[in-house]
Amino acid sequence: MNNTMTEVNFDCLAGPTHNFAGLSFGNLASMNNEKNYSSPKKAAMQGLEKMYFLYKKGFKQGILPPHKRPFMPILEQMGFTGTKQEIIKQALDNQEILVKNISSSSAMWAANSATISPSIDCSDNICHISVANLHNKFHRSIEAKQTYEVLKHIFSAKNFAVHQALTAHDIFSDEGAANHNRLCPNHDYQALEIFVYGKTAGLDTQKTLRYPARQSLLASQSIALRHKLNSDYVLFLEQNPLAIDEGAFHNDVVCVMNEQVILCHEQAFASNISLVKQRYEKLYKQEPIIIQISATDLSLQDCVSSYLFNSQLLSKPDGKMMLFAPMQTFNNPASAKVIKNILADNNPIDEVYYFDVSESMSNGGGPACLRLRLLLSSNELNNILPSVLFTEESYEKLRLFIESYYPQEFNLSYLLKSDFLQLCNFIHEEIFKILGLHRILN
Ligand code: SUG
Repeated sequence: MNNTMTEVNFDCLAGPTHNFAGLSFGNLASMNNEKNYSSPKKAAMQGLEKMYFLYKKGFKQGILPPHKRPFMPILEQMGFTGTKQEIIKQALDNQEILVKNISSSSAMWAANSATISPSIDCSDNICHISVANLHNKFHRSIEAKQTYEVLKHIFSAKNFAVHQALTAHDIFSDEGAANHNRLCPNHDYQALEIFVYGKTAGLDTQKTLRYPARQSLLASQSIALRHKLNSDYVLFLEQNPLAIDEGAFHNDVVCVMNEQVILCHEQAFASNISLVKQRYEKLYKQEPIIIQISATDLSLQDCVSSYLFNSQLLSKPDGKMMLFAPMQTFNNPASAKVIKNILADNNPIDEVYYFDVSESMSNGGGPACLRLRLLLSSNELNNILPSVLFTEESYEKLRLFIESYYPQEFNLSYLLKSDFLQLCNFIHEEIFKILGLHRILN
């Protein structure tokens, strides 16, 4: 046991170029919604309202800023010259796919930005944060730099170690907290950290037939080592290749854990879940609560379209848990029935809320994708940059700002207008200022 730990969820706001570009092969929503109409304003407002809802429910919430897009260094490095507008024009004429990649607002899925081990899990008693290289998808791989700068600034105190992303190579392919879970009797315990991978190293080691496995075991092992975790408290589990091939590109599409509860699909892992149970019992002399949903009750296809497991599972002060699910879970009859049964059964989950995050969902991002989860002691919480914590004041400022300046819609041709490029810059800078991050603007 250690001192009291508080969960804080950091959500990242969508940026002004949020769009559906079909960039994520293996992510069915991204593949199916390519070219659909997108609304950056709606995306940012949905994200902000999500944070506000949870904040009002009494949960601690943090805010991360959108990344600077379009990301010009890539086009400059390619040799395009001229004004920003001229460079984009040349790139759009010759390499439209590249412009799509550098304009994505994909950093909004904060669950992929880093893997975090709270200080109670680490032998040096420091909270370790490893930025993810997101190497599997080009548009995501360019996130690591800003993510590092922002996290380094927020967690600059000596209580934290923020690590650079692992070397950007397929063998170290790392997707952050989306493939990482902690299991323990309650938040105040050193947890069994569970790392989930889809391949042992590079492409040649993946077992999927249709879609790429994104997370490598080698990356997960490196993170466990960097974070100074006790090996008795670490488990590496293989994703079921079948689940990846059905569109579960990250483990958080088929599994969510909180404290002693595992809510997962029976086809989530390649191995039997009893492995986790045995290790847990050995460590804590009690059983975890495993809520495993069968393929008969919910097929992998329904799992992926309803995103039930991409709900946030949150501990309430009364000791019970609340599920914060996307609206799609409610609209899918099979997943809605599964939820009904979970609520009726004898387990800690006694409340569910469905929320509209449709702009994110159309790119394969549910509530859990939008947040980076941290556990902090009160001392650690007092030592982070306070201006990134969600308050009534920051909500009001951001709401007014988004309503006044965010574009109602976006398509690539907007990038040809210099006033739009200026607007993107302005939005980026102002949000950094609102969040007290102006010192790291460049
Ligand atoms: O990496 N979608 C993201 C969704 C990430 C969801 N995160 C978690 N499961 N934790 C991805 O595939 C789509 C972008 C586009 O197609 O425009 C995209 O990047």
